[in-house]
Amino acid sequence: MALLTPDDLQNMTDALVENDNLVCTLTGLSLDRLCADIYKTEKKNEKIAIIPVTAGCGIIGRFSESLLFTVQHFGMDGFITKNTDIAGFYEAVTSGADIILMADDLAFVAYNLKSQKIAHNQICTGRVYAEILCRMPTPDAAAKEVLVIGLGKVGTPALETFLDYGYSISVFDADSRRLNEVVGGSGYRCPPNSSGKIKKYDPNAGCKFDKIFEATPAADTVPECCLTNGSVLSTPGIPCGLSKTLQEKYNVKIVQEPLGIGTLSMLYAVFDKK
Ligand code: NAI
Ligand code: 2YC
Ligand code: MG
Repeated sequence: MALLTPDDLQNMTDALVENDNLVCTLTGLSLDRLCADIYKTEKKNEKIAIIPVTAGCGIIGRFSESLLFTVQHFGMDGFITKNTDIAGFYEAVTSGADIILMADDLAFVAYNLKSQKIAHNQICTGRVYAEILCRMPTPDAAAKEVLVIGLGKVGTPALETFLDYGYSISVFDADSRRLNEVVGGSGYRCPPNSSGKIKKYDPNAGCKFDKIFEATPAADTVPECCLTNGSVLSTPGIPCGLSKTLQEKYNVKIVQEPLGIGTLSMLYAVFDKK
């Protein structure tokens, strides 16, 4: 999996605040109210422990601090354990933590010690970035169309979210095996009697998209031919899949932030139901 770098997290605090404002403008909901509505849960003064983990490539500079900023920015009680790994887990539990955030190179999870609910970053990230597009006002029913670029561990939960909302989805992935699997109707959760439809994106068909989702580790994955003035790109992908030039030329609004939005989605996924 593509690992974050300290550089990716350098402007994370500004990005989280700016994206919170942008999402509010696009959907009428702040990020925490959006997440509360997605999962029908609410925070209740939970104590959140962030445990640095040394496994694999080890601790990533700014990672734990970025999680703490996210927790505190949205008014929650959090702390970073002094100890790492198992000693950190012991410290978290004996300090009365209700929820634990911890990540190795393969998984970043939120775990609710009381309810035993667990959430996975890639699933929650795909869900929340897709929900942002789904909750934007749609001029008319016909406009429930979206372009999804990247059908991996983040893009697949996003695809499933769009299907849940009945979207017609044009999909692309550089991995033709994965692309054909999805277009062929497998490799994802298809909601019962889904009215959503999936088709392979054809850059020569001249289709323009008001709503675009991207989750790849590559740059320049969003082609000019799919853009219209004012398109909204919702992308957890790092680096950004749209060039600055095209963003300015088409006045594209971009929801993109390296860690906090996905983390907030994880926390609301493990909070108790309202
Ligand atoms: P993944 O490896 O499971 O999926 C990536 C998909 O993109 C693959 O199917 C791959 O074939 C496709 N792809 C790669 N290059 C492409 C290209 N040039 N054009 C089209 N498709 C291409 O990775 P995952 O876990 O889904 O993560 C995707 C991105 O999201 C990564 O950059 C990761 O760092 C980022 N991420 C960001 C988070 C956030 O909160 N902002 C949270 C989790 C992941
Ligand atoms: O600092 C630490 O505790 C490290 N063990 C954290 C490792 C995180 C590795 N995962 C990632 O960089 C990506 C992020 C985009 C979020 C999910 N996976
Ligand atoms: Mg994020």
